[in-house]
Amino acid sequence: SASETKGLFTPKFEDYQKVYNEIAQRLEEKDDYDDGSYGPVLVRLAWHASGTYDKETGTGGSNGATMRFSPEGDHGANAGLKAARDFMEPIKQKFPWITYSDLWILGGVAAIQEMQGPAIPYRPGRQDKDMAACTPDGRLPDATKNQSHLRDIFYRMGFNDQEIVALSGAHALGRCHTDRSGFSGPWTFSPTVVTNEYYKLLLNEKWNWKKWNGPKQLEDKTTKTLMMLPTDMALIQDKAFKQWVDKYAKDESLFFKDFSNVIVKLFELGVPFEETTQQAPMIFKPTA
Ligand code: DDH
Repeated sequence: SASETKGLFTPKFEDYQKVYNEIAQRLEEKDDYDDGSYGPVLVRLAWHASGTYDKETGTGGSNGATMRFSPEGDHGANAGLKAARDFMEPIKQKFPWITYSDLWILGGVAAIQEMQGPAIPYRPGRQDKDMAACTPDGRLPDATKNQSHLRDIFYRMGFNDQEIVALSGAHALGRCHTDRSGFSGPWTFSPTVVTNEYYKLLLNEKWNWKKWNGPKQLEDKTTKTLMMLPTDMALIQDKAFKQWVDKYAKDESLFFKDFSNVIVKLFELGVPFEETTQQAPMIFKPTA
């Protein structure tokens, strides 16, 4: 049972809020990274931990934190996520009762909320697994591909078209790094704040192929400082996707509501919550 594996200590809401606060404090202190925040890379860690899920076999997903091990940690899609895992490590040392699997997802939740995003309800209960549970390479999306690849990847996890578009709004955050994915640059002018700017820019900017030696990506005509991946453009090339891009560009509160719902679903894929944790999800208090 949970109480046996964690010894005599059964953590409560207040204990998880303490972990949240520690993550938030570290985010605030370590502001010399990238665009001034580890927030985006923490969100990407939580997403890549979860996005390996396969609904047919029930394998992958955030329950296991198998990215700690080779081969999964060395998969091309996970390049650069060591920065996020290293950021979380001292927090794991300070609160040894929390599993890596629960901690990485709590990191994603805290990062989204601290970057002014919507409340993300959280349920603990993930157990770490050993390296035998590492997922095969190729389960995460390949940015060079089109809408049929997006559907292959996200339908495998159990998402629909609306959910694919809502999840993709996470690209309001962060940037591409040439030494990680090979792509370069941020999607928006405010890469450390959760907004619906990704959808607005997709629709309202003119996007041209970037002329460079790197992988095929697009740049905005106006400033040539922003980027889109081929998979981002697929969301406006495909009619079924584009109707949701239109909706989220017009209505940030609709995006926040749908993003919160779909990220909770992502973070809980394949997690077998115990009877005792079927309590009301936790909503952490942001520090700001
Ligand atoms: Fe993403 N993403 N992502 N992404 N992603 C990259 C960065 C970030 C794709 C490719 C890339 C989601 C979906 C997709 C974040 C969150 C999410 C990078 C750049 C690539 C490439 C990595 C680097 O060079 O450091 C593709 C393809 C898809 C897709 O096909 C849909 C989703 C669903 C999420 C999510 O969080 C729900 C975040 C955040 C970043 C910024 C990371 C950083 O370090 O900054």
